[in-house]
Amino acid sequence: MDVDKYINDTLATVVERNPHENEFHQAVEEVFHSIKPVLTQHLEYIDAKILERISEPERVIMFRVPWVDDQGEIQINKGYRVQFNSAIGPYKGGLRWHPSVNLSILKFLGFEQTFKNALTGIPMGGGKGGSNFDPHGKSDGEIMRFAQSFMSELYRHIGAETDVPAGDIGVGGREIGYLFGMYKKLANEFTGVLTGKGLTFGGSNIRPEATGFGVVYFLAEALKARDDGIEGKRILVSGAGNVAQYAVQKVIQMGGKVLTMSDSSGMVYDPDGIDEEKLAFIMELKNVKRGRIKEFAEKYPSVEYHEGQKPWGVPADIALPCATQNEVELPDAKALIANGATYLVEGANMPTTPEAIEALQEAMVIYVPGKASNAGGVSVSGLEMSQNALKAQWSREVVDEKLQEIMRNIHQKVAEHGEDAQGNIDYMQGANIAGFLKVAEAMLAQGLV
Ligand code: NDP
Ligand code: 2IT
Repeated sequence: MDVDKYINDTLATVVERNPHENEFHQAVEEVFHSIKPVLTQHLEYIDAKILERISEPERVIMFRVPWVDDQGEIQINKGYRVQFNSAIGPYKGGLRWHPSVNLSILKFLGFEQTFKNALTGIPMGGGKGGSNFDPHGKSDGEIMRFAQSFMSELYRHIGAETDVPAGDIGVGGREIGYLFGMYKKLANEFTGVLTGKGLTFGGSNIRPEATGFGVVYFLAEALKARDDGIEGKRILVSGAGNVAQYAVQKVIQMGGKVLTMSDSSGMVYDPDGIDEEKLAFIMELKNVKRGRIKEFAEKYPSVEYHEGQKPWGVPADIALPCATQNEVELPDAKALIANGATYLVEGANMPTTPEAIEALQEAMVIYVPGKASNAGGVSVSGLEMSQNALKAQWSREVVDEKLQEIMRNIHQKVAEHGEDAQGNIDYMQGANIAGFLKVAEAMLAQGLV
């Protein structure tokens, strides 16, 4: 059996069957290339057409989302839910509201989510959904009306034992609250159908923090594997949303120095390092006032604002991309390498392009894919589902301890599958193999469904 040829032929079929879906092709290509050693040892996966099946979503739902804006004008958006894989548990994954959302982006995210969720050790399948709705500049009333319209269709396709959405770009605590209220009204059921809920109605402690904290816990494990630590490290963060904010908070707590944050308009560089007080300003700015990162530089004279720029040109030890897909491109990777960076740990999903990953790995920069390092968010979502099922609520300390343990376990599992004879860890290969094996075994055991 020529496994290389089989992988390439299968990839060509995926591209042909899903034309113009570049992000989806990119995600599938990475996983298929990584798992070559597994296929060589498990020809039964090839016989059972696991690759062909795993790259086809089980179900895709697309719907119209009509709503009325504050001027009384009718608006129409597209709504989606991609129920990608339920081999190891109910579909689980976030909702993204951003003007760039299309089927390619949601299929890449749902595909990635399948393997990420497998790594968490919690029984959750993979899914993702969202809309091309742009929340920027919308009033609370508009957000609520849009959320209600979105849920008036989505509710019939989801459920606590079927498919459990959560937040992602443009969907945070406020949006989950409105979505949950509408679900509860339509279904006449108070269940754990969404995660990221408010603490007063079934949410979990530490869920808002979980993705960002988890990224930094993973980084700490990766550093520890090479007898190093976060203390004193200069760190670049991109984004200023949920993941970025709590990654910054945890880096500060662990003694690192955060030099940058960003939003889609530009980047802020603080040579003194962003401390707790400055972070509190940014959280208020982004979560309450819903302003632009530029206003941070206007408030603090030592901070520089660079319109239209990303953080990757600033000299630092570690990069934590926490904004969006393909935000670290080849020239960015080259800049990081030239400035001596040693780690790139993904907070966002697929923020690094394949060319950039290749350059980083060639330069011996430790590269950690999001499906391993950002799995803390969905892990605490899994813990929220457990708490809802038990009708219980655990303390911050209990959930944080469980999150740390989960991130340690993920690191260990990924290292086991990604370590070479010299003791170097290829985190991309390790994550893809460990995630794939669990899903593939479950699919094989359940027959052709
Ligand atoms: P938020 O909406 O809270 O924040 C997103 C941030 O990224 C904002 O600062 C936003 O800037 C910026 N951003 C978004 N799109 C772009 C773009 N096209 N170009 C430049 N900047 C952009 O989202 P999250 O923090 O929740 O998500 C960030 C990333 O982390 C995403 O890749 C998401 O999939 C991933 N992730 C999220 C998890 C979660 O639990 N929330 C879990 C695991 C991964 P602006 O405000 O200007 O749009
Ligand atoms: O990409 C992700 O893992 C998320 N957006 C979180 C998903 C979830 O169900 O908590």
